[in-house]
Amino acid sequence: MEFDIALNKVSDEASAKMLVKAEEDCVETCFDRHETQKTQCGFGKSGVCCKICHMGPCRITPKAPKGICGATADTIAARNFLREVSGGTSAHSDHGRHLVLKLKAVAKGEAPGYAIKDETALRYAAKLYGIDGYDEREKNNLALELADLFLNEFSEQEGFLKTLSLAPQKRQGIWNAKGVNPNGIDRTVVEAMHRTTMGVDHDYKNLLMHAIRTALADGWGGARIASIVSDILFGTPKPVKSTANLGVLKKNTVNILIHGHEPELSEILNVAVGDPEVKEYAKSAGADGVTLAGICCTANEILMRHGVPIAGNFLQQELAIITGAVEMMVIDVQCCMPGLPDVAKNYHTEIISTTDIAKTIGADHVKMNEHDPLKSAKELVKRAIDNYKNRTEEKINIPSEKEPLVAGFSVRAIKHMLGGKYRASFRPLNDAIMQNRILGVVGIVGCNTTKQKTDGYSNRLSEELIKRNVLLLQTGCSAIGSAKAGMLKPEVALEMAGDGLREVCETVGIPPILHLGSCVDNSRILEAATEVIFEGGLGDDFSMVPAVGVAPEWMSEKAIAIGSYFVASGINVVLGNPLYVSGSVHEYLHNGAKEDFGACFHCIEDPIEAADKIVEILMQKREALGINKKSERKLLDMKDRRAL
Ligand code: XCC
Ligand code: SF4
Repeated sequence: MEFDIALNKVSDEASAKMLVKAEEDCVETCFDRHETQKTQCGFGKSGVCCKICHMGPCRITPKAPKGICGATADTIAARNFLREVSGGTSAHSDHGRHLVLKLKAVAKGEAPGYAIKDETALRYAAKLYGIDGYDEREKNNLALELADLFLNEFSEQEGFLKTLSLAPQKRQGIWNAKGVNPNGIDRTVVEAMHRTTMGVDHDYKNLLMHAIRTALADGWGGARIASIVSDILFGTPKPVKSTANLGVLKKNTVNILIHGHEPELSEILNVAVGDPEVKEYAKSAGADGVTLAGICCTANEILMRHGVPIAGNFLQQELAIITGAVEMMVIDVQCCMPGLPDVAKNYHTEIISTTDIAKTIGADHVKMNEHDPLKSAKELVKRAIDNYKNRTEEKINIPSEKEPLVAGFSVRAIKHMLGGKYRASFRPLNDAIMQNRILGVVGIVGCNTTKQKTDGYSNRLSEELIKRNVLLLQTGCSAIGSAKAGMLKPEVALEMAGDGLREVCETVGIPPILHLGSCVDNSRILEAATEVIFEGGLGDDFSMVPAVGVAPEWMSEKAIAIGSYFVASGINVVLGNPLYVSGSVHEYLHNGAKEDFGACFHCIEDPIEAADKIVEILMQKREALGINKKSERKLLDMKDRRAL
């Protein structure tokens, strides 16, 4: 493949170089398989293929408007949509559950190698959930009660999720009125599977209400709990410097990549890599040490807490191996392609799976020793070091591209930066929005997909929005896209930002694009929006705040769950590629939901059109709040000031 042609598929040069190299090395990647899968099923795309029972598969056409059982297109599309939301919710929530179980084990002294790193986060969470003695009890005793409370969030059969109470009152009232409060997370997902099995729930609207309920069990349940517990166990992120893109891999070090989503293992691997004995071992193998770098959201987790560099986002997982310089890729759960071992066998790279619920054919499965995880981690690192000698010199080509970045903006960190350590508050942000220096806040989240040029839409939209004075909160692979484009370097983003946004950012010392973390950390975006509401002046519900969510290049069911809980929370969501729905289901999600929840989905496949739409939504919200007039005056003042 020519370099120029590769650059039509990916935005960064490092990835384009690796696409060229893939062809030279005769290695097949997802970009090739995208071509072989090109004629995608039209029934699947409109959500009207059903194989829920074995009288089918049934596909809806004008000539065959009903399945064998009599199911209509609306029933089938709604059932499929609910199952997608359930998949996404399960992924975030199971991740959350694993962390809660770890917290419980730590509290009971049964998890060597782990500890409560952030007692402030623990006490703050206990306070939020109304646990008595949150400020004075012994920390392990408190953590045990919190862990049990969280476990009950999964198993609650009759009551509703306690985490919902972290939302503003008015929104809770809307959920109550619509009857969409979820019971326990597990119960909600089991019910989703029940409802969608043959011959149960056939009313598309009733199914969609359960999709909303299930998504709320994600954003105001499993995902939120995952972020809270990660902070308690591993520390609440603070701004940290690092670098991103394939150039973080080094020619003369042993390179280990961690890929997936759950931070437990990568935290321990990070400790193992720093161990003097391991460093010595690497030296004796002729290497200048060990480089640990991340892919996807595991990368975001250890970037935020330890500044570990990012090798790439979702569509770079194979490309990283194609550098020929990766000794080992350790995968945990989610977004790890089953095709990785096929790429790896062309090089010396070992793929190691580590979680019993996630095995891959061709990967070596290593079970971590629960009683001594650091020992297991050190053994893994040493195994990678042993593999260093197996490199094939001629096959190594590490692109030089890497960009500096600043990440790690937890809500606590943002609050401190905005208000100062002793009067931490969102006030300066609210004021800046009210004065129209900042037009509004937009969360940009989600993946890459071979359907779109990697990072192309996401980066173009980010650039356009900061230019138009919109403050961006980013997570997941889209945040990594910005990092690779240099836009998480404060100076670069400030240069691109509009006057108002730049002035505010310079004054309070935050960059125009804030990296908030991984996929589960989308709950941090809701947390930030909640802070804005509590601070006052911008309405008492999410639907009033000038805020929008965007998933520009999404591909995962998780993104559908995220989009749905944003909409259910009253925040409009722009998607860069379409949901697989049609008919009444499409109509409800892209319009009808507005009436019930004050927001809906908008699918816009062009980034500039998306920016226009987002600004239009932000302006409508500002108009309704009555903050537009005042702001024009302020902007003039600013210009006058500058002219002086
Ligand atoms: Fe996966 Fe989280 Fe999507 Fe990236 S962004 S491709 S889900 S790693 Ni969440
Ligand atoms: Fe066909 Fe109905 Fe069975 Fe679906 S549930 S496969 S529509 S018969």
